[in-house]
Amino acid sequence: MAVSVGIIMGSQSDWPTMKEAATLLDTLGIPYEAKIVSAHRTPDRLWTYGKTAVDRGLKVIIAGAGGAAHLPGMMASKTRIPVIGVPVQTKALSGVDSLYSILQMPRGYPVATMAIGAAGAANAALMAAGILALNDAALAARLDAWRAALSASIPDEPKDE
Ligand code: RP5
Repeated sequence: MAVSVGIIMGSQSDWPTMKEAATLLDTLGIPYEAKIVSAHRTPDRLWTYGKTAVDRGLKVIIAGAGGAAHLPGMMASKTRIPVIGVPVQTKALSGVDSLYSILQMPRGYPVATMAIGAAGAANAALMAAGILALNDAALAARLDAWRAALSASIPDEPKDE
């Protein structure tokens, strides 16, 4: 099956966070690739990735970065493919730096920005699944089932742990 989602991240150190997205895409049966593409350390790689993304058939890009997190925004500047940004949690500023770097895009080049950290990475995969499900009835059924199972797993009442 052709790869429809590109997961990109600024560093190997982002992978434990971004793996949350990959795991959910696996669960939902969505083919993806995962690459390290740094806005600052590998700008040529970023450029080539963005330039070839449409022709390679990618439908959604999930981009995670931390600190001066310019990767999602730069990718949104280079391709019209929807970019979902994941602010990776940082030690110095707890990921608020990442969040603001990704969120405050100038008019014209949007990035759909998720929550900081693992929950944001997981939600990025679910957001990508929702987009792809618009044109894929089988995936829509799998996503609906996943959502129903999550809902069913929530107990009515709390109990002492
Ligand atoms: C960013 O700098 C990466 O996205 C990562 O979150 C952060 C730190 O990178 P490393 O110094 O751990 O490689 O570009």
